[in-house]
Amino acid sequence: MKCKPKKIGIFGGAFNPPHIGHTNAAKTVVNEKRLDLLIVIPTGIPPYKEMPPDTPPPKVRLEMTKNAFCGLVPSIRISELEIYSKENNYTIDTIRTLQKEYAGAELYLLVGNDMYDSLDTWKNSAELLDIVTPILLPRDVIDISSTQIRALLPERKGVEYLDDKNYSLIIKHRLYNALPSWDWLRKKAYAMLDSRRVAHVEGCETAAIKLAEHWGENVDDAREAAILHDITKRLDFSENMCIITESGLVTNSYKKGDEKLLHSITGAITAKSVFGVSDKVATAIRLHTTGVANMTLLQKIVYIADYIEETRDFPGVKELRRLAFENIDEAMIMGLQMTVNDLISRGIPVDKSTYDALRDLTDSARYNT
Ligand code: DGI
Ligand code: FE
Ligand code: FE
Repeated sequence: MKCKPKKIGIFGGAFNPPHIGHTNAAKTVVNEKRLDLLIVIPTGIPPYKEMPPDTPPPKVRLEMTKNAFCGLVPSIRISELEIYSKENNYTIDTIRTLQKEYAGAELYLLVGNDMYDSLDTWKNSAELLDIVTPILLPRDVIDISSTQIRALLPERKGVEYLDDKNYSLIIKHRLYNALPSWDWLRKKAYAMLDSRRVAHVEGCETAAIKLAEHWGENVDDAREAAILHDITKRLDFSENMCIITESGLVTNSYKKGDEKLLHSITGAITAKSVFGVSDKVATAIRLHTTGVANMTLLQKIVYIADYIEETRDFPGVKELRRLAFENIDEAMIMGLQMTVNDLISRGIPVDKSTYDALRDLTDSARYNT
C-alpha cells in the first residue's frame, strides 16, 4: 500500500518581528489545506528587500520566530536554512533543498498578498511553480504588517499583535525603539508584588505623574520608575543577594536584615535587565529608599511620590503632600528626617546615603536663604 504524499507548507518571511497576522494566517492555511507539516523560514538578507536599520540580529529574529510559531500547529519546524546566510537567498534555492530533503512530498508555498501577484517575476519562476503550489495567505483575519508594528512600538502600542514572550523580549532590549505599553508594564510589575502592595504602587504612579507635571520633569520616566520601584520588595535576603551577585555588583557589606535597603538596588537592576529602563530611571529606583547627596529632580520625585501617595497615612502626611508641590527640597528634608527619626526610634541603623542626602539638602537650603 502506498502512503499518501506528505503535504508540506513552506512559510518564509523576515519576521521582523513575527506577529499574530503571520501566525493566524499560517494556522488557517495549515488547517484548511490539511497540511501535515509547516516549515517556517526566517529570511537572511532577502533579495528584493532592504532590512530596516533597527532590525535585530539574526539570532534574535530566529528566537522571536520560534517564540511566535512553536506549538501553533501539531507539526512545525523552524528552519535555519536562510537566516544566517550573508548572501541573497532566492526562494528557488531553498525550495530545491527542501525538495531533496522531503522527496515525494507535496510542497505548498505560503505567500502574502504583496508577493503573490509578482510570483512570476521571481528567479526561475517556472521551475519554482513546477515544484510548489502557491497558497495565498488570508489577510482578512488580522490585517497588520511588521512595518506597522515597528511604527507602533515606540508609541507604546502594538502589544496586542505580538506573542507575550516576544513583546517581553522587545521591551527588555528595547528593540525597534519600543517603549512599554502602560497596561502591560503595570500588569507585569503588579504580578511581582505582594497583592497588598498594588494599591501603593498605583498611588505612587499617580503621585509621580502629578509631581513630574508640576516640576517639569519627564512624565514617562517618572511613571516607569514609579511602576517598577518596588518590584523586588517581595524577595527575601538571599533572593536579593542572588540578583546583586548575578549583576556583578560587589557585595561585601550586606547582611540579613538589610533587605529593606536591598529592594531598591535589586529593583533598579531588575527594572533594567527585565524591562530595559534607561539608566536615569534605574538610578531613580535605586535611590528611592535612601536618597543620596546631589539628587536629581527625577530621583526626588520618585522618593517623594513613594512617601506621599494616597494610601500613605502617618502624622504629617498632609503637610508633606502640600510641601511636595511647594518646595520639593523642603519636602525631601522632611521625608528624610522622618525616616531617620523613625529608624532611630526603632533602633535600626540609618544608611549613610540617607544622612548624606539630608545633610546635602539642608546645607543647600541654608545657602539659598
Ligand atoms: O518600599 P516602600 O515600603 O514603599 O518604601 P521604601 O522603599 O522607602 O522603604 C521603606 C523601608 O525602608 C522602611 O522599612 C524603612 C527602610 N529604610 C529607609 N531608609 C533606611 C531604611 N532602613 C535602613 N536600615 N536604613 C535606612 O537608611
Ligand atoms: Fe520601596
Ligand atoms: Fe514604595
